[in-house]
Amino acid sequence: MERTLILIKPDGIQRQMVGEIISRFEQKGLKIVAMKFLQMSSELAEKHYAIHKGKGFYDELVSFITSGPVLAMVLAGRMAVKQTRNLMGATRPEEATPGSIRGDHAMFTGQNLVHGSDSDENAEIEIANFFEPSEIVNYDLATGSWIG
Ligand code: IDP
Ligand code: MG
Repeated sequence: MERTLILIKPDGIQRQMVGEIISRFEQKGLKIVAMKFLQMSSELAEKHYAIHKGKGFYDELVSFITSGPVLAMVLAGRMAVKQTRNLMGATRPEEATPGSIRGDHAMFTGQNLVHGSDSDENAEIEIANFFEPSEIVNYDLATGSWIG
């Protein structure tokens, strides 16, 4: 079962959309295995967004993600990276399909509500930036899971 790191960014917290966003992932069938509400330090933000260092929007990105609290979570499920990215929608809200989180609720690329890992490799690196192994809970959902 794959895992991914999801962040509800400061705009999602400020707009009180935590419940709305988590609901979409839960309704799809992803399992919450870790969760933390925190204020990211510049150090953590630079580590998390290291892949974007040198890009024109990097400073703005680090500044925005540290502008207020975020909710970090690890979601698990079959093809978790792909499934969560589909639910999030395209990076640019004007390209995000209606029905997706960004397509339904975001207007600006810099304020697109959620972060989700983009590969299994990056997911494991990003998860380790936010969570100790002991903070990730291994359990089964009472509803079980479907094979297919
Ligand atoms: P993703 O969040 O969909 O994976 P990335 O390309 O990894 O998108 O970019 C990380 C974040 O950086 C985006 O979610 C967005 O908030 C911001 N970003 C990406 N491209 C731009 C841009 O051209 N201008 C401003 N912000 C950007
Ligand atoms: Mg990305």
